[in-house]
Amino acid sequence: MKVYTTDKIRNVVLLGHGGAGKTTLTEAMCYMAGLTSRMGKVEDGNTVSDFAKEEQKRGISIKTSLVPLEWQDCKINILDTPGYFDFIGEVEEAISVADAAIIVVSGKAGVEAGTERAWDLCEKYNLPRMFFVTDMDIDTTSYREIVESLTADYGKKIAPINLPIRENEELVGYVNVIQEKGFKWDGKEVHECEVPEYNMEYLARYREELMEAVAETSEEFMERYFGGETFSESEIRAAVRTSIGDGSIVPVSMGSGLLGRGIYTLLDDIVKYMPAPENRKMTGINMKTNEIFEANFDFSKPKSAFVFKTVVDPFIGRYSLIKVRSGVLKTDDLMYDSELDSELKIGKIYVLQGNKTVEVPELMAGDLGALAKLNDVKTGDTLSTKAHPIQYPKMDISTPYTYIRYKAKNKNDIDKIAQAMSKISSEDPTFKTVNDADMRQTLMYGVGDLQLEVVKSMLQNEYNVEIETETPKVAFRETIRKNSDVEYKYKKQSGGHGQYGHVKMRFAPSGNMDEAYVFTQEVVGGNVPKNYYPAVEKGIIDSVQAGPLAAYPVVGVSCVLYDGSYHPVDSSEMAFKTAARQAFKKGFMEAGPVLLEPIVTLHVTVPDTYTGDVMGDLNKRRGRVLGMNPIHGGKQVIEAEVPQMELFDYCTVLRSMTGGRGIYSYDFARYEQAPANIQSAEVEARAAEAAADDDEG
Ligand SMILES: Nc1nc2c(ncn2[C@@H]2O[C@H](COP(=O)(O)OP(=O)(O)OP(=O)(O)O)[C@@H](O)[C@H]2O)c(=O)[nH]1
Ligand SMILES: [Mg+2]
Repeated sequence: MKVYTTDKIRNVVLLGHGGAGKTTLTEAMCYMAGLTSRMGKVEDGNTVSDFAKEEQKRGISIKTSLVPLEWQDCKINILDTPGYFDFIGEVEEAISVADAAIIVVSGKAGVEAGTERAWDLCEKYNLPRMFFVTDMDIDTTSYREIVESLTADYGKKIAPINLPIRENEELVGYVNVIQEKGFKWDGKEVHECEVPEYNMEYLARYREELMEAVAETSEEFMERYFGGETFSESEIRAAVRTSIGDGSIVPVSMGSGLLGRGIYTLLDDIVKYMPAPENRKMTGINMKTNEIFEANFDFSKPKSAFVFKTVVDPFIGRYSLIKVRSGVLKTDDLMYDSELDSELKIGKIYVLQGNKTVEVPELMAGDLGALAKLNDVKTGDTLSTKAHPIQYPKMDISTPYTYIRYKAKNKNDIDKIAQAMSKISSEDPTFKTVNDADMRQTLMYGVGDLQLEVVKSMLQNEYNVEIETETPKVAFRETIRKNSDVEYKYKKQSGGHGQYGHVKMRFAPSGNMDEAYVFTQEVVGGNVPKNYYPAVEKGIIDSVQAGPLAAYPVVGVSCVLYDGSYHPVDSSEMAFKTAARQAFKKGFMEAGPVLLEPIVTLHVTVPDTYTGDVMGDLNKRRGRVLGMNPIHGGKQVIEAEVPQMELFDYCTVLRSMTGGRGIYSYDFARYEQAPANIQSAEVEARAAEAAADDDEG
């Protein structure tokens, strides 16, 4: 593949609801641009973009694929993203390096939750965009209805630039609104044709709306428009390009990815209307001078690149996917990673075509490519030079809230699993594992259940290790509500070296839940020698790891050693430690022991229509709604306090309740006494577990 200058590059991200047709569209574009000699099909598992086993098995995209196409004299870097919300991290990585977006809408399903989310992301990143309505080969699809619902949602900026020509319900061509001409497809060719009568009304209406939008691009145009003048085709195109750039026009185009119809026009429109990287601003910080570095994709500036994705593929190895943000990257360049504070030789430069790698001699500012085997370089790192050490802001990646407990099926695989998990999380910024030492469990976090299922399957199929998963243990805590006063004498004096430790202790709520215990001594007369105080404290420390009620960590207990006795020979650290442990157990259970459960502050963002259902559901989860705040786009943020244990399945339930439109986040708020039924269930479960352990023991 040849080297392209910045002005000839188009970085376009495909966004849209799961199953809308993004991968099929990518496949059609590959075929039309000559990258492939035939079109693969998602069902057949032979597309350029969905090359991973898990993707082929499930018929959905799981990872973003980068596919560079050459069209006319330009290079179009297509970023085909997954539509399923669990894989939002992949979308957020791709959108951080895109200069424009195509929101794919299924002609069959119309505007869906994923379409709305794609729009919101484009608004957030201020991305120029257009809609492509696919599935138009299906004769029941109505382009007119979809245009109407897009206009209802997003207003006058929606501007259809073509519309379908059907003969006997078959999609045979299109009407170009700018040229007011009809065209029929013939393989990769198009031939001009009459505009059918039934298209006339909509052609006139769409054209009028487009001319209005064009008129609004300048004073001069406005005057000419109201003077009844028409604009030349090149004036219209230039105005459309400007308006797409500033977001005042969002064109709508249509076709069929499956039949490869309307793709030629789409590729032309990307080159004609979508901005090159040089039209976008990009700034970083010079870590040496602390000055702002205006990279702006300028190839004459010192070189810098941003690592927006890491691929750790069992077959092709590790690749860092980059966008050059300034200068020109050349093979074997010596680069500097300011995060690692180390220089590294980048070796060969590649462009990825799905999972195929093609070597290129250099990459100009604005272009996307890949560097191999930079094992320490992470997603989000900046590569620059020691002379001009630049750093770019991190990407805004969604926080995972769905988690599950896992353990190795086979104990011998524990290390292999840990290595595989770290590879998977280096690839996927929304996946992480946590070793919850308090609860003696290992947890894996993701955005949703499907993502975690895919990880489990990848471990088995790609890394040959197996894990078992189960509902996580809740991070309960134990504390006391009353005071108690107990004593315990640990005495073993049956010949040989005896054991003797005797403590009298008072227990009470300390009122400080951030601390497990407070230990004070009020012993008089040396009844318990000071040198045994640490042993008594050790006994307490042991006890607070797993409380007497249900073996959960203890918090907020004041322990006062106020009396006891010792034996000059038989007393020992071990004896007093044991006495203290037994006294703690007794004292704790006599002081109104209770289980505390973690409460989180939940924020649920949903369109107005769903607030009632969401609040009703939260009530069923023992939630307390604190308030509701309206935000842009007819949405509300519902704030509630909810026991964390009630949220294990929340991701799936919220999605089905809101048609995939609800998102949530939460933060730990505090601990609160768990209801009696939950406490007794936990106490019984722990008792049963302890009994099972004894039997095994
Ligand atoms: N009839 C018809 N079917 C299509 C068209 N485009 C896609 N499909 C079918 O729709 C299904 C989903 O297509 P994909 O291309 O995988 O959709 P996607 O948007 O990439 O889906 P995700 O990767 O899950 O987000 C597949 O069964 C395709 O064959 C089209 O233009 N016409
Ligand atoms: Mg896909």
